Amino acid sequence: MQLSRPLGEAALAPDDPIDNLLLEEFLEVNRGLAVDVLIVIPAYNEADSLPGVLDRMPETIARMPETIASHRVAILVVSDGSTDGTAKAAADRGVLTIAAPINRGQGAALKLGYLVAIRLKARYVAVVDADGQWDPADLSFAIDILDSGSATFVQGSRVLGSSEVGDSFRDLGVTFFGWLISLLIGTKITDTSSGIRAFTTGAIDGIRLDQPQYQSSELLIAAAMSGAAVCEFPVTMSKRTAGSSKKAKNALYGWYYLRAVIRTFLREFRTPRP
Ligand SMILES: Nc1nc2c(ncn2[C@@H]2O[C@H](COP(=O)(O)OP(=O)(O)OP(=O)(O)O)[C@@H](O)[C@H]2O)c(=O)[nH]1
Ligand SMILES: [Mg+2]
Repeated sequence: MQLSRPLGEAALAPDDPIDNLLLEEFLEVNRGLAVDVLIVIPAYNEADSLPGVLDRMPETIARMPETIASHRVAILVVSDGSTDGTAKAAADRGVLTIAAPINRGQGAALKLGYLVAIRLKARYVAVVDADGQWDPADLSFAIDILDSGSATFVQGSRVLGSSEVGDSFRDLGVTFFGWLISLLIGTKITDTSSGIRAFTTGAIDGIRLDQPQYQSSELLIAAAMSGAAVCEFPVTMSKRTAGSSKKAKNALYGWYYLRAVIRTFLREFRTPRP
């Protein structure tokens, strides 16, 4: 499936009925919600790991809307087609939830989360996976960097931090894609596919997102080539303790990832810029 519309106002064109319906319904139910930092968690059949992720949110952002360093923070879980009670697990914890009726992929779920952030006029968007492999407490650090003004797109890096997974094939892939994408965007990146990052809403407003599933390189390349100031911060990657990966196994994962990198770079390279 290809999602072909850019973010921003144009994204509200009526050619994606599911996004439009879910977005308008969400805004209607949450009318008046004021948010500075929207933490978006894509979750597909993660009922067993999501509660642990929500528990590990920094104390000040555990309940919505609270404040972190004087920002109003809200947590939004985007589930689509989950059959294991993921959306209920989120709603039971009192966080904002969108449950799409059919499964559309991590990229599609995140894109909807970004659209919500843009419509809510949030200042920052933060993303953390629901798989329990990334510590949401690290998001405070990412927001600090954005607050400092030294970057507009902050990517978590297991290379600068550490990984407890110990998969040498994956490690090789992380190194290769770090090298390739650094070359393409002209900024040194050591880990392009971690499950934790934060950016200003402005850094992504107007970019185009087509990738329904293998989304992280597209977001990074498109944001960087549209002018985002990218930097990394060290994070720890843990082993999955519940649920299972929704991605292809190693070699196929690598191929899909490479395809997304090439397509995105060529598309962005050909995009006329003011
Ligand atoms: N809403 C939604 N979330 C998804 C979908 N596919 C994956 N996710 C979520 O995206 C996050 C990352 O997915 P994983 O399957 O762990 O993939 P990964 O971390 O990139 O790869 P692994 O290293 O194999 O785990 C998790 O929180 C998933 O629940 C999807 O189709 N819809
Ligand atoms: Mg994972």
